[in-house]
Amino acid sequence: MGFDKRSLDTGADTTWCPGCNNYMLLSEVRNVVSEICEKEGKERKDFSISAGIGCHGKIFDYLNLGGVYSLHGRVIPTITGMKMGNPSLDIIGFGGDGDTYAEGVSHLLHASRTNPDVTMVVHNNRVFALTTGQATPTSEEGFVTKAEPKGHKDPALNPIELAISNNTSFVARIDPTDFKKSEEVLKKAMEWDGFALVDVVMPCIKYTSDISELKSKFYWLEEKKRSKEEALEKAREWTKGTKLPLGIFYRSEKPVLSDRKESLRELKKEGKGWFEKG
Ligand SMILES: Cc1ncc(C[n+]2csc(CCOP(=O)(O)OP(=O)(O)O)c2C)c(N)n1
Ligand SMILES: [Mg+2]
Repeated sequence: MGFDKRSLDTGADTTWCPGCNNYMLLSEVRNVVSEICEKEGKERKDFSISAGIGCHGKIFDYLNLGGVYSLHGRVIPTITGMKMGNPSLDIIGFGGDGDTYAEGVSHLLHASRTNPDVTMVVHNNRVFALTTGQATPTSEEGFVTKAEPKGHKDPALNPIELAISNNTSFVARIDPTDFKKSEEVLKKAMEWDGFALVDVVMPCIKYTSDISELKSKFYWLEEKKRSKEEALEKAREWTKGTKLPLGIFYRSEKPVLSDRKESLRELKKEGKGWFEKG
């Protein structure tokens, strides 16, 4: 008996704007989870999710998987803890660009370093959308908002460059309007052993207006192993603003957090560390 993809639908009314890119991403995640279940004989209970606070976070209400609705900026420590608590789960976190690259950016750096075996999907619409359109760290310089009518003055942060510089073990970017390619990358990220960051470029149809401009610059990277320097060079094409590569930038295998760390349960059993007598 095959996996019923419809079981991933909660049936909740959606409140995203009509035409929002989040619908496409939701559908892609459902397809990939269902493909993994089908292929590996997994079930809904083998997955667990978390999400931040923002438009992106609503995915938690529409994707019928168990998990923990997190705080704004705290998805990464939440999913790290979930994985440490139950390493057999496949864990996916959903964050916003505000969520992950502003308030939560310290967690991104540490996850890159410590390598929990989780997938972090960032709905990078380059704006704080739910709070009605302020600039985030990935907003372009000059971005005009009600809070900054003369235009945003700070240079944008390049999350792909940041993640590669910090040795994140899997770093990718997708354009969710390309279903086939996005699903391929999401699947590889979910199957990856280690911390996988997938930045999803999705212009916000209400507060940003660069959909066509971005699309003309997109191109998919050739799939191959890259050195850190080669990957960084590709990542920097965003900053130059001429070409915007999509796909997998960087993969580097390293030991995952739950294999490295002694669990408190083991220490207790062995009477070591905190549990040593005397
Ligand atoms: C700890 C905390 N800080 C700030 C907020 C306010 N807040 C709620 S949603 C939001 C914007 C979210 O932006 P982003 O993470 O980019 O998600 P989007 O709405 O764009 O999907 C902010 C700042 C909050 N709820 N909690
Ligand atoms: Mg946002």
